[in-house]
Amino acid sequence: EPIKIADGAYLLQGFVSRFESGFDQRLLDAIEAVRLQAPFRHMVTPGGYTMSVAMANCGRAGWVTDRKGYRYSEIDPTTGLPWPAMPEVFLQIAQSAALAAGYQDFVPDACLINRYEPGARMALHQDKDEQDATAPIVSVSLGLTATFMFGGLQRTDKAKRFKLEHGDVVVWGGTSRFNFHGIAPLKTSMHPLLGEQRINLTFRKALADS
Ligand code: MD5
Ligand code: FE
Repeated sequence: EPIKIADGAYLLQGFVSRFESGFDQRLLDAIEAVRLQAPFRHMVTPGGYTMSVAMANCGRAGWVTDRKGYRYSEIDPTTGLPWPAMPEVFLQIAQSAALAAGYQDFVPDACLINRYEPGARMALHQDKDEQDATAPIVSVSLGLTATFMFGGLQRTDKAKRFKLEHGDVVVWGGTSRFNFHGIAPLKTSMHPLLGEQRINLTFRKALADS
């Protein structure tokens, strides 16, 4: 039962565990394989701040930031190599969640893997670096519960807060795709599978031609 949270945006609570028993562990195994080829790193914003969230990518394109700006790159700047391929289990969960929210034929070409340790946060921002604005964005939460801040189309719109727990999936489509959003500083706690961290997988269609 998807919960509609905004125009085109749906929260699928416990979607990962309802999809298939033990699928969370299969996603974690795939994350371990990706990070061997594309290690988590703390990237620097154009303004010169080092992000508290550690990031890696898989798929054809990966989201990167440095002093020059935000962009999608087909090469991992840390290794100089293409990003690791998108694991099949990633594609499966992203496509079935998109379908459950009413988006057919979602073929992501990018998966950003965000790792939050206690205190890590993501300031209010919009996702505007993707070339295909018609495709939804699918986000899979694993590990510690986070407080998600969901604002409006203007930075000054008051943000609603809700919890994202292990196995929750959110599908962002329609106009909600461009709402301001962020993650409040992660509270210290312990998750049985992930320990003291939260990992978020964000699936996108970043490139126009793929
Ligand atoms: C996270 N990541 O929990 C979130 C999940 C990011 C990011 O925000 O940019 O890496 S994705 C949440 C999201 C995506 C697209 C639109 C909206 C939220 N929204 O309209 O609220 O690490
Ligand atoms: Fe975002």
